[in-house]
Amino acid sequence: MSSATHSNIDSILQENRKFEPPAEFSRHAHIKSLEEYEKLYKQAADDPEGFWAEVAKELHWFKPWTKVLEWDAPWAKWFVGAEANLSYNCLDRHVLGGRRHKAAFIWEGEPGDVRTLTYQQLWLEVQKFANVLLDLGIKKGDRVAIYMGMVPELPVAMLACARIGATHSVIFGGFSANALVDRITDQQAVAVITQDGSWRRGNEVKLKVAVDEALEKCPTVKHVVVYKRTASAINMKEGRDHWWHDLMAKAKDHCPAEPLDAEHPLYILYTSGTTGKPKGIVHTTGGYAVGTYYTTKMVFDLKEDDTFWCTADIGWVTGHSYIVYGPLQTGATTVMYEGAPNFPDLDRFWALVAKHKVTVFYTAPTAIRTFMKWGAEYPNRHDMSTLRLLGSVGEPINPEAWMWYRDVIGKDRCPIVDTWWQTETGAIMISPLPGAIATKPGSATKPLPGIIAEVVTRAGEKVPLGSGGFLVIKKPWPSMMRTIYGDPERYKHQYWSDIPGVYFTGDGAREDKDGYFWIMGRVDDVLNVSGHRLSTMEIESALVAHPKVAEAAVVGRPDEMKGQAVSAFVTLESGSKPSPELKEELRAWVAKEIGSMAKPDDIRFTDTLPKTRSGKIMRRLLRELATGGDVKGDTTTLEDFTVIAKLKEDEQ
Ligand code: 6R9
Repeated sequence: MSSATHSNIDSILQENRKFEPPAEFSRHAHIKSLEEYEKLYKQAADDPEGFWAEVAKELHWFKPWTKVLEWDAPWAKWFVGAEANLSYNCLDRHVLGGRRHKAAFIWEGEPGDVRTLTYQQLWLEVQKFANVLLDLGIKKGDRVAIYMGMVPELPVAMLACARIGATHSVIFGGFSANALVDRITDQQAVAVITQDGSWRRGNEVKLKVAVDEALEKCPTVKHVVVYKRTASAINMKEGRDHWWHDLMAKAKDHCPAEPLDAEHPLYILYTSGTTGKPKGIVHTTGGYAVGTYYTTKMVFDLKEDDTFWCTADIGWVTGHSYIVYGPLQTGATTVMYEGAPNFPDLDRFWALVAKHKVTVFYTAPTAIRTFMKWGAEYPNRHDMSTLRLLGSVGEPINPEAWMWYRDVIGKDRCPIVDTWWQTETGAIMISPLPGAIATKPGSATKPLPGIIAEVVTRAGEKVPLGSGGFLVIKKPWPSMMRTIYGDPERYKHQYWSDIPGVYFTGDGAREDKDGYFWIMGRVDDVLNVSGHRLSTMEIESALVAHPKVAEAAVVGRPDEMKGQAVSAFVTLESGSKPSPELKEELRAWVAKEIGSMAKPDDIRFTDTLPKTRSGKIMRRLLRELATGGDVKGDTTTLEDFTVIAKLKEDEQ
């Protein structure tokens, strides 16, 4: 168990408060009572294929399936033989079905510019951009990397790829040029869609500059399409780079959605695992459509006149599933915001909620803790009475933050859905259904219908209620990842082998006597820093790539604001001397290698790292040191007992 979440766990273990769904909320909700949820849950558990088939029928299929699931563990095929298109389900279905002039996106730029795209307008843009891709020679099955900020052209690019069957791979705009190289190379992308720059806290994030640097090492990329956002001076490479607006001006309006096999790869999204190499998580067309559609509708209880705002960046899975594919499939109006929560002032989010009359708001615990620190006066400046439901995602939420969210943002009126899921699961797995399930601060409550979750030992045996263990999913579900791009063995080994026969999430959890799940955080070497998923190994690889670094070990330590902070222990090459300047140099180096979210919060120089006799770094000891505690537990395998004493001295 990672010690990083111990402070959360301690408070969670003493949590007894319970909040029933407000009667008025339940009356109008899709699922209205605990009994209704339990009935549905049982029905789905008894006949999962029948259950998911019923959900799937609410979507459009060019060709029906012959079989709902083909399961040759751990290889799943959902909706076998069926053909569908996500872009069709997000757009054509609504344009043809009465939502033609409904707002799909209400977008606000950081400087305050606002654009609304109706379903019809978005549909036209997507068709045109699909033609742009086809005109560039991009074909079904090609991989297209998208490196953009939060502008409407980002979902347009994703949906255009989906429309022609190109597999998109969105790379978060905070990643560095080096991180881009790794991701583009791994998937052998043929094109990159980007923009000159993006606005963040009044500054420009220079995206095209990073693309230029990256592409010197990416020979597979033949085309770059550049959307003009900031109008700053950039280089355009003749023959390779094209302006978005030039190509769109020439593109034809009409591009029918390509019928795609249900298992056609929709996207690859890179996420951090337990090794230094990021994993390309592959999601496919049919199952992902069904999972994101169902969860958006049920968890956020979306109705025709809701305005939904998920504050995530589309560069992460939350944005893929709950800004783009889920809300658009349900025909919702979604708010999209370009910039920072503290620009120009600390009330920007609440100004947006009030201005666009947001009804359902979905954000991360790290943001909530930051808002708490800034103080209630900022939300209190605005009339946020349209809000009716609040959501949380990305990391365990401490009960204190949960209560603040409920009191200050939700004014004690709005239920909170604490949603547990992962890049790999594609869609929400454990969460309250807000009209049906009473909530407890800090608990993601119960698995959704169709999801069989359990807390088990390493050997796969269910632990007694109330005890901690490993969170696993026992049956396949439609939006599950299908593989790791280019590395099926790693998929099998990493997720389906540790605990026999089940999907291992990498999270620790506890189930209480009411069947509520309490997620306790990662049990592997994955860090969760401000909701960003980072790998200790990836940061270590970045550090040792520095010429002055001989060896590095990275661990997480609890941090009140960020959930976890990054602590690095570094040994230097002989001839290099520790200094505050070198610390700064190494922090900047990691930002350049990965992105600034991965910068170590503290760096300690040491002569040696504690290792087992087999040469493994003893991270548990380092975690305890990083946390400031005494080193407890078993140290008998330590190669050199004096190392710990030395590390402690170094600290003083
Ligand atoms: C959606 C997303 C996945 C990891 C996951 C877990 C943590 C996410 C959580 C949560 C407690 C929640 N996590 N939601 N922990 N409660 N409601 O965040 O995907 O970036 O892949 O991260 O995030 O540790 O394993 P991803």
